Amino acid sequence: MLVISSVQSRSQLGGGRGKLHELPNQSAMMAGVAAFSHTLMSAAELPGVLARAFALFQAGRPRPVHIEIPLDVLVENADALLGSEPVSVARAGAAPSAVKQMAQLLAAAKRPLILAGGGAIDAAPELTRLAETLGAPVALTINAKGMLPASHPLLIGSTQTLVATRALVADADVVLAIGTELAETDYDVTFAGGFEIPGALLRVDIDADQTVRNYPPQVALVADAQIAAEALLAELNSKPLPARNPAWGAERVTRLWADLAPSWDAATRAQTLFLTTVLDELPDAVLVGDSTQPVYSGNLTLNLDHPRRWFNSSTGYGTLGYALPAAIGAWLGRGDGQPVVCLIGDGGLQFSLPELASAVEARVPVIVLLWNNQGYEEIKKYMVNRAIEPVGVDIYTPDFIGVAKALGCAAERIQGSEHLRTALRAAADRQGPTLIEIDQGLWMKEVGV
Ligand SMILES: Cc1ncc(C[n+]2csc(CCOP(=O)(O)OP(=O)(O)O)c2C)c(N)n1
Ligand SMILES: [Mg+2]
Repeated sequence: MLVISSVQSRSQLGGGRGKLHELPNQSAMMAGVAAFSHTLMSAAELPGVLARAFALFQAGRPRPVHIEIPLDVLVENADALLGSEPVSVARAGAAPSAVKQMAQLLAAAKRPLILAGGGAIDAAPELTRLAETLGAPVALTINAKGMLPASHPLLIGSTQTLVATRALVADADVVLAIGTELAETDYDVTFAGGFEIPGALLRVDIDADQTVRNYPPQVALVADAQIAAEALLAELNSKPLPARNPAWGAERVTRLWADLAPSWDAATRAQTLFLTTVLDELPDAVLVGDSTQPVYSGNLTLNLDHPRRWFNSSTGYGTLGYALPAAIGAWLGRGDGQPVVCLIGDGGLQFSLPELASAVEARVPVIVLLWNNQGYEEIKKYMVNRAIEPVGVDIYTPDFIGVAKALGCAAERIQGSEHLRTALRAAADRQGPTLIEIDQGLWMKEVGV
């Protein structure tokens, strides 16, 4: 994302004179959440800064860039800059020595396993072939969901936090981690520690920093995931692979799912059914989630057939209210008219509720599924689990249907799963946004919890 803003005139930067919209240092503030932030001190600097931004977008770890233009530079004549072409930058290739070392370890492995993250989704076909060549089970982070189709016999899903999956990872003798931070929101969502990789760890990442964070590897390779996976495949295919125990791989994954499925609690099952009902009606939907109960459940239980269909803010920085503006952005960015669904709780929605009016204004037919449990349930659960008397979590919730309608958005409260299906179909046919409210208690009752 390229963010361009204005800022005080050059002579006033950091002046502290109380000018309109003044900040002590806007660029420093933005630099904290961007790859870099640049203050344009003359129009002539622009091609150079844009070249830096687009070099990063093409070949680096994706992150936003901020350019601020002082008010007096904003009015400079920039006609002379028209027509400058961006430089095309190739992504980092795979160093042959590291590829050889990795391929040797993978070929000799008796129980290889792959951990793939959002950084690897463009390498889906190559990684699928790599997994199949090795018979290696594949765990996906939340951002990588759909990289292997749901029915793939080697798919572990995104269950890395669970005891049975941890045992499988701990049993692997060689682990290839590709395009993943190996960070807690994917590997330890309960913050209990204990995700261990005792086998030889091989890491591939576009960002050198990320190849050594959290879990130091035996071999590290800075490379584009697709190029690296292709190079590993070519190296592995150049010699016959030694035979390995067929029980590892697909059989182990079958056993894992047999262990995991009965372990979901009733709420998780009911919320998963909610998500699968949505996907059954809207199979091509992109689901953009906030930090709400069905999203946490889906992070764990849901496997999808296509990548880039499941985004949410319950991982990483995890701020409430993200899902509605992000869903609007996803619909505009997707550009193919296919449905985008926003999954958000009654707490989260109150952080960005007026964005419904933005969707009305921009005629974005985002489908907002409001999961209403009249409070900050996620936080309440932590309090109850620690025997703390719940405080500040049973929040006031407004009449969302009334608010949505007042903002010009279609809205209805659903009475059950059949009603949800008809409401989704109607929403998908609309030109503008729809808010569909699901009462958690009602849903749980209907699906037998
Ligand atoms: C801006 C912000 N404030 C607080 C939190 C902490 N937090 C995480 S989940 C949550 C509860 C959210 O409630 P709701 O959206 O209703 O979802 P529920 O868990 O009830 O389904 C809170 C307060 C946060 N992630 N972001
Ligand atoms: Mg809630």
